[in-house]
Parts: sequence; structure tokens; C-alpha cells
Amino acid sequence: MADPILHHYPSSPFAEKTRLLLGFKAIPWRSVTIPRIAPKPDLMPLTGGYRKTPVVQFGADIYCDTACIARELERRFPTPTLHPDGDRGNGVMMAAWADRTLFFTVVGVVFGTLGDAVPRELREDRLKFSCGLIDLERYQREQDHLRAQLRSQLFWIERAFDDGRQWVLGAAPSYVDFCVYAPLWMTSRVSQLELLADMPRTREWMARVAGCGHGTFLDTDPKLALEIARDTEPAPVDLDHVEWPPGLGAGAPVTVVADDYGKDPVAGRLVAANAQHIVIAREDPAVGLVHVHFPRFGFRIEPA
Ligand SMILES: N[C@@H](CCC(=O)N[C@@H](CS)C(=O)NCC(=O)O)C(=O)O
Repeated sequence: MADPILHHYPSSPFAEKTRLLLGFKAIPWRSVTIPRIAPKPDLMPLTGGYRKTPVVQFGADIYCDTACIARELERRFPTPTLHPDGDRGNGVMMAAWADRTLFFTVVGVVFGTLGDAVPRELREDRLKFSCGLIDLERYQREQDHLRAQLRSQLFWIERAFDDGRQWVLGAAPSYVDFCVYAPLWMTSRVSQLELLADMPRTREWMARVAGCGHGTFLDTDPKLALEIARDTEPAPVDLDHVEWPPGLGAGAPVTVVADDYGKDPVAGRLVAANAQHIVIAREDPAVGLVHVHFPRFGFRIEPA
């Protein structure tokens, strides 16, 4: 099987979550560095418009969003598992809190604290990208409130280790460890805040998660990633159950778009869908036919 290609940039917390997942599973990977702000000309032929970071490519299969990426890594590389003790539910529920609520609280605290040190083009890009949600001036105004919200959630995390466990769900690392870690890793950009000074168990756990490392990877030219997609066929799709959106079926022209922020629609033909997964097919002159995969949670499918 070809190595996964991670399209990412160093400072992205969701990319850090993915780099650690690859390290934990000891999967060799290729690294393509993408720009931190739009435009992302070498990514667009692969995703068809989705611009969030990261994206993982296996040949002509493109996986958007870390929930979808993690599920695919687990499917292709089941050992070591992200769901020890056969529990595929609890960690994923907690992960949804970490990916959305905890992450956005951290973004508010970090960007609001960095303030004018955030380059103007990054501020403007994120304001537009988030339809006004990532607003540095508002973050600065609401800083006390945001820090209180973050401290509240940090206590929840610290208390998860009250019984002496080493990992959030118990004795072994699992998916949720990487999801909770990623936003906290982002807070290290404002170390002067000392948010974790009185949270020794969280700091020790963070060192354990960081210890998973990033595994071995090869820096790869973005053009090579496009050639790999062009020279490969999408893999056969085999979902364990089918759950079509109302009125839509195989081959229907659709758009798929995130329902929270970064709402750039991707157009294609529906290949498969169920309660967890959406696959669409699209063609681009640079890459030919590709399948683009999204999680079902957090994405809206509409007739094109
Ligand atoms: N739900 C998405 C969130 C990804 C996300 O918000 N990534 C940030 C960077 S950490 C992003 O896309 N920022 C804008 C950009 O990179 O263009 C996931 O799990 O992958």
C-alpha cells in the first residue's frame, strides 16, 4: 500500500494531531507543506475547494477532516488501535467536544493574546474563512471570559487523571488523547500564560502524548503528490452500511460543505454515504478522477 501523503503546515494543531496519529501507529508518510492561508493552488485539484488543514491523500483517495482521516488510518492500519478495549464510542464523543469547543476556546485565547503580533494577512484570511467567527478584536475584548472558559475545561482534563490513569480513557492511548492534546499544544504559542502551571497530571500526560512522535516521513514536492493522484485509480468503496441522504443516490450531483466554518463547497457525484462517511467523485485536469472523503458529522450534502 502506498504511503499516506499529509498536506499540512507546522503550526496547525489539527495537523499536529495527525502527525502524532501517524507516529503512534508507526506509519511511514510523505509530507507536503501547504500554505497557511488561501490560496492553496496545489491542494485544490485534489480536494475541489476544501482548504482546511490537514488533508490526507492515499493515491487518488483524498480524506478531509481529522475525524475522517483518523478513521481511515485505523481501517488501513488497525494496530496499534485507536480504540482499545473495543470501545469505539466514548472517545469519539469526547473528541467532538475537543475538536470544536475546546479548540475554539483555545483559538480565542491564543489569537486574542497574540493580538497585533498576528500578521495582518493571517487575521484577514481567518476572519473571512470563518465567516466572522475568528475575530481578533472580539477575542481581545472578550479575553477574560475566554480564559475563564479555557481554565474551566482544563480542570476537566486534569480531573480525568484523578485515579492515576496514564491516558484519558485508562491504561492505553486512544483516539481522544490526540484530540485533546492538539488544542493544548497550540497554547504553547503563548507560554507566558502559564495555563497549565497548576495542572501537573495534564503536563505529564502531554509529555506522554508528545512522546508518540511523528514517525518517519519524507518531504515531498506538491507536484509529485498531484502526479501520484493522476497515476492512481480511487480504491473501491466498501462502506459497512449505506445511508443515502433523502432523495439522493449513487451518481447524484451534489455539493459537500462543512457546517461550522471554512464553508467552501466541494462539487462532485455521490459515490457512497452512511451515518459516518461521505464519498464523492470528481475530476480535475491535473489529477483525473479522485474520490474525496468527508465525515458525515459536521458536513452538509446538498443536490448540486
Ligand atoms: N474539523 C477539521 C478542523 C481543521 C481546522 O480547523 N484546521 C485549521 C488549522 S488547525 C484550518 O484549516 N485553518 C485554515 C487553513 O489552514 O487554511 C478537522 O478536524 O480537520
